[in-house]
Amino acid sequence: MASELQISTAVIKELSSIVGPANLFTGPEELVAYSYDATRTAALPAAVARPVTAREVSQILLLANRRRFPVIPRGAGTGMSGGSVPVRGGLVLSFERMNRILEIDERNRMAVVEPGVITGDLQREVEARGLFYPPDPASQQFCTLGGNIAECAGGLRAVKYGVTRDYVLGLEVVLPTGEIIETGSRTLKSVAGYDLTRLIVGSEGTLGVVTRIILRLLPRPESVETLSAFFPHIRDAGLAVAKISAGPIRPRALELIDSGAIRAVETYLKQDVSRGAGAMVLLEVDGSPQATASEAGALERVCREAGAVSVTRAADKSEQDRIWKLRRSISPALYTIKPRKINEDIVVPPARVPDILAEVQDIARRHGLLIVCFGHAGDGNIHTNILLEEAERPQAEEAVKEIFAAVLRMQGSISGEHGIGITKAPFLPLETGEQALEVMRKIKRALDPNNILNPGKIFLNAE
Ligand code: 2HG
Ligand code: ZN
Repeated sequence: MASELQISTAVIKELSSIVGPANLFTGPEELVAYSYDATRTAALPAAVARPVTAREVSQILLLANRRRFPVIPRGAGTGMSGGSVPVRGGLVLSFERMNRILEIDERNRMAVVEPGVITGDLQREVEARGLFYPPDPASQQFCTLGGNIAECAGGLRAVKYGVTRDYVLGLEVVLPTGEIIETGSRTLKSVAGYDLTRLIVGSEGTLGVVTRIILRLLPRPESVETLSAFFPHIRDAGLAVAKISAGPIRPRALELIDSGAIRAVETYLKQDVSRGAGAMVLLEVDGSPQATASEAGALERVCREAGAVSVTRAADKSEQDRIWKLRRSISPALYTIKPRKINEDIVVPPARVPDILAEVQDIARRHGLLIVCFGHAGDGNIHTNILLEEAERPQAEEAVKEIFAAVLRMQGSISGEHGIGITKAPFLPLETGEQALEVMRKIKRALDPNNILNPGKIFLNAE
């Protein structure tokens, strides 16, 4: 098992000769800077390396197997389950120097990128060429595509366009034992052997290090309409979401925000947007101008029938941006209120959204906790955030167990988009069952016999 906290001076020297001394950090400030992710869990690595080629990554992994130290790939550290936290020390691999968009192939609608490219930067580049990369995690302006692939990031537009895995055609991957392989192809179809691309996407940096990515792009939608619907109570908002999900129109975003999340973000941004509403639903449709106008009208009617007291349409792009900025600020707003919040990303079949919202409220009441709910309700993915004081931790932990049990009873999943990492590892067997989990462990052992790549993640015990 790779569990050494420290890396010997001899190894540091070897690492430094691989990436160059300017790209190997061992100073205390740097180690702290690479020690945590958005869960605010932290553990110090022994060193940080910033490779620039797959070959350098391969050499590092060969060395890690020889000297048995953990290697932890890291994008921008925006992950929400501890995936990039070096819980067993070792070497953090940071991809900020592998940040080139290598190619945008307009004729075939594909992009080839390095893992350190910021998701929002790729989106802007392709949109300027009339193309579109749909996955849009809330942190898109600072997260990286490599991190998105590791966690199979979702986002607001997943309800219509799917998640990161739906856009990855192929990868260059350095295996934990140092071999460099290519998966997938530059085609829209391929059934040549096992789907190794899908195995790597969402594997949380435990099965390989991604060094190049081929992404599928779409044509940029011609027109976009954004609606905000205000409801007196979360129950009505939940019903509107379930009704829209079952209806003929597929909005590209269908987000729900409860009163706790609304108040938090209003205070954080110093804006009154909700006019005292008990819940908000944000909707966006895209397509031709005619289609978006008629779909926006139809969705507005559904919201009103479900009890919306008012529905407004964004007049222009800047108003749309303001609405999405508000939505994307919820998570940071809640962190400012309760830096130790426990956030989950449960997902249920869309028709069960009203049931899970009611269940979470009930759990909150029984444990005397403040739990706010917001997020991608259109695809059933709700962020339940427990805003706790440290003294409330035992009740909060009990509440998490009950929330997960309710989700699994409703045939949902404990993680829609943030991954298992360290925070959900104890709960994974509840969803997968022991046998499926053992298949996952066998894959891990086959690819990483010395357990050097991101150890301590997903499985409580991979050995
Ligand atoms: C979002 O959708 C993110 O805003 C963060 O996935 C969710 O903090 C959270 O719970
Ligand atoms: Zn989210």
